[in-house]
Parts: sequence; structure tokens; C-alpha cells
Amino acid sequence: MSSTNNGKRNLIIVSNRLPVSVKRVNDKFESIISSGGLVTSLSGLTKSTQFQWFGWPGIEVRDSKDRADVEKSLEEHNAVPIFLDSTLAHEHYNGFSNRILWPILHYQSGVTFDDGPWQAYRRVNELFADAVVDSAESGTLIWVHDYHLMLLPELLRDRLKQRGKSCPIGFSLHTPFPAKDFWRNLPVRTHLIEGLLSSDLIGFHTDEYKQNFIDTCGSLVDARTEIPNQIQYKKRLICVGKFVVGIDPQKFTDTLQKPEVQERIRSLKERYKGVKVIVGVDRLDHIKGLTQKLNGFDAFLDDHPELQNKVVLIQIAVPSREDVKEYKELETELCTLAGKINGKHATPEGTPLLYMHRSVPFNELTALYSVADVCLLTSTRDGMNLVAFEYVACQQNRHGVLVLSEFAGAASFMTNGSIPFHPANKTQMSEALYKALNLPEDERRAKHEHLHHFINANTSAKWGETFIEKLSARCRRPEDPC
Ligand code: ADQ
Repeated sequence: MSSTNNGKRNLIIVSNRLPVSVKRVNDKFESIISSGGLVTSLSGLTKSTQFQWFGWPGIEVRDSKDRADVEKSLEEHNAVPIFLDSTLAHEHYNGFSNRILWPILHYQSGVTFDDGPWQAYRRVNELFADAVVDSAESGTLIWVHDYHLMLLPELLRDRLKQRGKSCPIGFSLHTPFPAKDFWRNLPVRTHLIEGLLSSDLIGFHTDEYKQNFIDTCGSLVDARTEIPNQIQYKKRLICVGKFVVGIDPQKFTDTLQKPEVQERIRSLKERYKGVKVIVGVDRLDHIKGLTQKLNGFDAFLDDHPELQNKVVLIQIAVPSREDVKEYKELETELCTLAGKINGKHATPEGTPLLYMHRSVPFNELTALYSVADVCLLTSTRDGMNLVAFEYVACQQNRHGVLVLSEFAGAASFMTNGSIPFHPANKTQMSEALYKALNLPEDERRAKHEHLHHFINANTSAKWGETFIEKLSARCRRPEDPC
């Protein structure tokens, strides 16, 4: 099988959302770059590898002329839209993926199951399979991403076979995979596992998630799992591996050099002269532990009255999944909590908490990372957490300290270079923050150098290239061990 064509990969990437969202502005369609972990991780790959990206454009388009216009507007991004009607898209994305599957993958209890959203999930996976199989040629590598599309590998394999095509299929999960007992909570657990087991290669962010998946397969579907990194199921061999997702550190280094970013850094430093800055950047999501973060910061302010007016937490909570009731409730809770904390600790000189519920431009994000003495990340569970990487990328001069929850996937790799803590323990969080703010320069430098080396050795480009190479080799030499 040839995976390259004139030096260019014959590669299709599939994810629920495209890296750009389409909006109707007057009578025209415009595309806007999306933000989030999946886009960050895959955008690093675009420098070295060519691919077509299939996904939902984020808008319902019924008219065939309009559809052609949308297709055209996405061509420059190598993106191919899969059109869905808005009710189906809503039930698939919000109803099943985000209200049922996402909480299970992140160990959240009290999840209920409904058949309607599950049927929508199945239907959307089928529509994706139809669109991808129409475009794929034999030999095209197909790389599927994330929990919205767990049935897709099986649907693809069946449809490709019916059309006489053969394509290597890879799947990467961007979330944790929970321990097998927790996965049992999901009534359709077997369908999803069988869906994934039609892949040739399945990638996870950490060894723990990979092992949880292998254990689940061994007990749930009677797969053979004695040989490390491989699963034998229904006469097929599936490779599983840990692939460390990362960022493009150069993008941050370049942005920091821009005159307008340098100017912004200067003005932020002036504004916060004599004040220690703690930064937090998270999608507004239960898994990011934002309630815990604000309560922990409140405890820290209680513990250290001597730091009144000498420390500020700038927390950016990026709006996310606003059509889901639980996310709206969380937003209300956080606004109330932020108000209470400032009500309790503010002085005429200022407020210790700047809670911003909005997205900020990339230049501003980079400047904020750069001026912060500490980055506080409090995930209760998190596949990786790329904000941890981004903060390190912007700290070459300051050697700021990362205070990182032990439940972020990133903690498996970054514990030595950060200050770890348990996000449910306010006292531990307060102590970790105090330690980070008072760490001597030689210790800060040593921690920073350790993490700086790690993020540069594990870039998003390397992650993508390693996965694609392994998937391609898998199909060239299927007899090789995984
Ligand atoms: P996310 O949960 O979206 O990703 P994360 O890894 O923290 O989370 O990445 C967020 C990304 O969004 C960062 O790259 C950040 O720069 C970007 N971002 C945040 N705020 C922004 C803003 N205001 N404007 C623009 N961009 C912004 C999921 C999983 C994670 C996993 C990633 C990658 O939940 O655990 O690390 O996928 O696999």
C-alpha cells in the first residue's frame, strides 16, 4: 500500500467538527477558525503533512446551491463538510456525545441514558461513514478523532468492503478512557467498543487510558489481550498505543516576538507591578475543575491575608457547549462564586479575581501566559490539557511555575516539572499555590528546563507524524508486532 502520492500523504482526517465553522453573513458564507484542544493538536501537523479534513461545518444548509457555496468556501482549508440537519446534529453532539458519553469518559457519576440521542449518535456516525467512503480510494489512510465517532471505524470497514476498497483505519481518543468498571455504567458500552475494534491502530494520550481500554476489551467482548499493545478480536489484530499529543511551541515563540505582543506584555507588567499574577485558561467545562479552582483560591486568600492586593488570579473561562443545560448551570454557579470571592476579598485598591467568561484573541492569550508568575490548572479529569504546554512555551524568560492537578493527563509527564495537587483538596491547592509563588529562582529554572525540553520533544507535528507512520507501517507489514 502506498501512503504517499508525489510526496503528499493520501490521508483523510475525520472529526465531528471541522477546524473552521461556517457562518451565514448576509447572503454569503464565511468560515471562522475554531478553538479547542483537537484543533490545536492537529493544526501543528498541517506544516508537514497534507490531508483532507471531513466534519460537520456547524451550520444547517439545505439548499444545494448553498451547499456548493459552503463547499467552495472550505476548499482553501482542505476541509470537506458533512451536512446534517440541526436537530440530528444537536441530538448527536449535545444529547449523546456531551451529556452521556463525555461524563462517563471523565468519571462523572449520575449519568442517565436515553435511546433517542443514542439513535442520533448512530445515525450521524452512519452519515459520516457514507461521506468518507465515497471519497476514499483504496490505500487512503483514514484517521478518525474522538468520542463523537466511536462507531465510525466499524461502519467504515463494512462499507469499504462492500465497495471493494481497502483502507487503513486509525482512531485517536482525546479524552481519558475510564477504568473498566466505570465504563460498565454505559448501557451501549459493547457497541462502542466493537465500533473501535474495527480500527487497525488506536491511540490514547497516556499508558493508563490505553491499559483501561485493553482491560475493558478483555472483559467485555472476550478479546485476547495477553500480548502488550495488541488486541486480537474476531480474527483481527488491533494495535493500541500511547501517542503523546502536544502543541506547536514555535507558534508561541514567534507570537511573543511580535511588536504588538511585546507592547501588550509591557503594559500588563506595568498594570500588575508589585502584584503576582496567576493565570488560568480553560473551556467552561465541569472537567476543568473551575468550581474547585475558585474555592481553592478563596482558601488561599483566607490563608494569606498578608498577600491582600499583592496577588491576582486572571481566569479565562472560554464559553463551551452552551446549549447543554448542565453547562449553563455551571456558568451561573461560577459567576455567583466569582462575585462572592471578590465581595469577600476586594479592597478599594482592587479585586483579587478577574473572571472572564469569553474567548480572547491568540496574541492576548500569549501575552497573558507570558506575564503570569504561575499557571493554575485544576482538572478533575482531562485527556491531556494543552494549556499546560502552552504556558511553558511562553515562560522562557520568567520561569513561571505550573501548578497542575494530578488528574490532568499532562500530569503523567509533567509531575517533576510542576507542583502537583489534588483538585478536591482546598488546603493542598492553597499550599501548592503558596509554594509556587515563593519558589527560589534556581528551582523554578530547573523545573522550567525540564518541561521546556518535554514540550519541544513532544510537539503536535511529532504526535501526528508518529501516528500516521505507525498506521501506514501497520498495513505494509501486518505481521510485525505492534
Ligand atoms: P480541550 O478540552 O479543548 O481539548 P485543552 O487541551 O486544554 O482542552 O486545549 C484547549 C485549547 O484551546 C488550547 O490549545 C488553548 O490555547 C485553546 N484556547 C483556549 N482558550 C482560547 C481562546 N480564548 N482563544 C483561542 N484558543 C483558546 C481536548 C481534551 C484535552 C486534550 C485535547 C487535545 O479535553 O484533554 O488535551 O483535546 O487532545
